Amino acid sequence: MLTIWGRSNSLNVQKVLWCCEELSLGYKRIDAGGPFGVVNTPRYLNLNPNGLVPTIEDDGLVLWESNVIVRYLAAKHAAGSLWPEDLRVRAEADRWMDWSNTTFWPALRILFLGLVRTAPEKRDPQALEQSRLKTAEVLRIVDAHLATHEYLAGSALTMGDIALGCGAWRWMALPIERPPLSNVQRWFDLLAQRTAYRKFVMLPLS
Ligand SMILES: N[C@@H](CCC(=O)N[C@@H](CS)C(=O)NCC(=O)O)C(=O)O
Repeated sequence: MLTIWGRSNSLNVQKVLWCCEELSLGYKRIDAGGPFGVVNTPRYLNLNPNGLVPTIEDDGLVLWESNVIVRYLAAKHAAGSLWPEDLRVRAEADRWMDWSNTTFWPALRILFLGLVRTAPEKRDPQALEQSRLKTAEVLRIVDAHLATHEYLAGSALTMGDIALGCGAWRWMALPIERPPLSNVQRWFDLLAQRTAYRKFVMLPLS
């Protein structure tokens, strides 16, 4: 039985939940992180010494790091689809997963946390604007790539779309000015057609 620890409004937990839904995987989810606490208990820290979510346990295997979890589940259950079998296609999907964590989310994080989780009087407008501009700048890289790719790693949804798609929803849902990026918009509209994406990712920001 697969167990997932993590609050369902977490970006990184949503990657795992979306992945499981695409694969029709059964699991038990335990609320953890944010207002639920749990992550600083000795038992949880024994599973994940970072005290962060998500963590999974699958038949005795404990894993943390959302992208690694998505890769593991995709490789185990979705070879040839979310986990591309063609090495080159898989490398592309992998690349967007890493890029999402190292470039996209660090750009957007300040704006997201500022607008969604910070009281108006405590916001730093300059930092928020910098974050908005930086996110728009890095999204132009995605937009150029999607000019010649239907999804991030080619003609079908892969784990690469799952990693970036969770952050992309936050960008689309924030009450901000967004530069027109027609290929990103087309890709986002494709994701929004998926029941699993709507169910686990396209939720009110919190
Ligand atoms: N690199 C980690 C980051 C995990 C992370 O930062 N998780 C956040 C939620 S998105 C967290 O646990 N925050 C503290 C909390 O929820 O209590 C991953 O991708 O899993």
